[in-house]
Amino acid sequence: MIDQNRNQGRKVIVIGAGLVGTLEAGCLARRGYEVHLYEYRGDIRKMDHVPGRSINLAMSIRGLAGLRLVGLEDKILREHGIPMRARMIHNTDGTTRAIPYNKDGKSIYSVGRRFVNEELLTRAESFPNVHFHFNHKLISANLDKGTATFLNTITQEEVHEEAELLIGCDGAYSNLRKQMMKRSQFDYSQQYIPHGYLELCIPATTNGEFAMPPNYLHIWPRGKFMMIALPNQDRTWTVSLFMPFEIYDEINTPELLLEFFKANYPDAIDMIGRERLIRDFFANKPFAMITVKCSPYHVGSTSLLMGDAAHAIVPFYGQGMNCGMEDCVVLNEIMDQYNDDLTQVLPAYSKHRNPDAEAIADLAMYNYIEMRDLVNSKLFLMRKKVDDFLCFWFPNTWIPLYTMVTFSRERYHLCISKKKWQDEILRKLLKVGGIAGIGMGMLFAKTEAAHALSCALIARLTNFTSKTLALTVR
Ligand code: FAD
Ligand code: EGU
Repeated sequence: MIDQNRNQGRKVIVIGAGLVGTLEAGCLARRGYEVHLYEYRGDIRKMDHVPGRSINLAMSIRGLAGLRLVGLEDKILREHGIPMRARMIHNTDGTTRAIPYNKDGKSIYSVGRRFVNEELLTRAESFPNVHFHFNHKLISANLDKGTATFLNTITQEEVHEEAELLIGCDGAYSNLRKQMMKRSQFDYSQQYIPHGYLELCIPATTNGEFAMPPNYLHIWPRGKFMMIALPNQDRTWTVSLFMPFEIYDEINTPELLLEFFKANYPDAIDMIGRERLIRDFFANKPFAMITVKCSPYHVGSTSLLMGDAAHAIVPFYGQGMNCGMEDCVVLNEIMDQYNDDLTQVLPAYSKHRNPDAEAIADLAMYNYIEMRDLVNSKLFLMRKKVDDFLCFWFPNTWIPLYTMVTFSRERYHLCISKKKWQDEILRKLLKVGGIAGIGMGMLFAKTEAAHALSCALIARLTNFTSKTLALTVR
């Protein structure tokens, strides 16, 4: 158990009351720190309309592990989470096909960004040692001294603050990171992708039902463009259209838009409704997506970056928030390990977390490129069958990549090395030649006998690797 008195009076400034900043404020409050949370916007709990992006998100085990730290895991799942058991692929001809996420029936959850953020704010507020400062924008900081200057956006006054530690949770365009970039020995890279995203809405049907089966993440893969839909609690769907900016520019009349949808997403037109589609498409500008990598995440014992501020990633793995919330879990563990000695905690955290954040950034970018292959859902299904098959026989060793990423807390960089190792084995297997090919072919045969035979075949063929496999079982 944590001794709440231990860090009493130690002041920390958290910048940004988004998904990660509010969670981190709660985590630090539990450890006894005096937390001051500064946020550019007002209190979203008191706003009618919250401007910003992505109305709902896919939450999985890493995000849930973060929420558990402040006792919110169950509440958010129970009150705000819609389980998604499988992806539902929509073909151009209107047919669909469901592909389960997990053989044990585990789900990911669609959660509303605003719900989660509000619950986290309320949880943070419940600690007497958390203090909110809304409508305060970070404009500069002295990272060594732990001083920060905020602009009060209501009074236009500048406020100078000082703390033992500044934590930047101020998102992908972080101002605290901008301060770090002025320093020597700070590595930074950013990359925009040619795609932008635009959010549309599928309303509830006239009898108040979901227009599509709710417990799925719906995907319309179309190569250069793709659409994805997550369910909301009010039985609407938030649809994100991903498409190169140039194509948005080309679609500049309602006629062209309907033509484009008729060709690519015919089944979505009626669900969204022609008028609504035209209105929403032309009312909004597409948003850009960026990858940001930097290193280290800290300066001395006085400043730290977390969440998107430290590692913005493209959304094609549904892991940005999950990774940011896992940051809080990792920092919490390292604080335990070093007894809250920040001179040791911050460097250890940077060193531990950087390879994992960069790994998920790469994986997400890889998915962005590979999502074109989802078009060829046959290929996707084939690799999935091979993976499922090997996972059945070697459940502790052969875990498909997306399962490691989405349903385990395996360090992201190890997900990559394990996947490379799997690919190596598959390559060797295929090299064994035609026999393996036959075995693989039989995997897809429908009869029990063929299945049993192919299982035996593969088991024999993999015998030479099973020693290697046995070695890696933990
Ligand atoms: P943010 O949520 O951006 O919060 C930053 C906060 O800092 C904001 O409140 C902002 O107002 C404040 N701020 C900014 N500048 C200042 C300043 N100068 N001073 C004071 N305050 C400031 N992740 C998932 O896990 N699953 C998904 O399904 C998923 N889908 C996504 C879909 C899209 C289209 C996009 C773009 C992202 C998606 N993500 C998803 C990623 C997720 O949105 C982010 O990773 C997550 O919001 C990061 O949280 P954060 O708290 O670090 O940053
Ligand atoms: C994109 C935008 C499906 C929310 C990758 C899958 C995503 C999400 C996938 C967005 C895809 C792509 C996976 C999850 C998830 C899939 C995953 C992508 C949530 C490999 C709100 N992706 N996303 N992979 O498997 O592992 O369903 O905006 F289209 S959740 Cl690109 Cl598991």
